[in-house]
Amino acid sequence: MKTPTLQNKTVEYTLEAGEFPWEIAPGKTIQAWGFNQQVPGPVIRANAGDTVVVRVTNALSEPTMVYWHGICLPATMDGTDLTQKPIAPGESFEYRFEVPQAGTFWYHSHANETVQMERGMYGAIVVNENSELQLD
Ligand SMILES: [Cu+2]
Repeated sequence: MKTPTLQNKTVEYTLEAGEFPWEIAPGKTIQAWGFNQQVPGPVIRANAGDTVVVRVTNALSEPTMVYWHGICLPATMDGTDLTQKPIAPGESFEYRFEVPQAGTFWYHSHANETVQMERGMYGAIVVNENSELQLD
């Protein structure tokens, strides 16, 4: 039986990179860096074929950018310093790309990443198939 294909859509998210207290154990709080005051950052969800728009604002004291690990996308949206000017403190950048394949991926900082990732600058992006499951 042919499964119906879902209409492609645009899904929009806003991420703010910032610093905030994170209680990693009872009574033990550290200063985390992350997206939207949480570690890991918000889960981004879409269906294959959708366009994902993520507006990233940098409230950190140093530049950042977001790399979409494992997703096939245009180089200009890749979020590395080979293809993008890092987002300076106080500035924003809008990532916009189609997600061609279903899968579970992650996004993470790709600026000063050994520091920024260790402090919490990452999250999941889950792309479902663009069809309804047909169940008995
Ligand atoms: Cu990566």
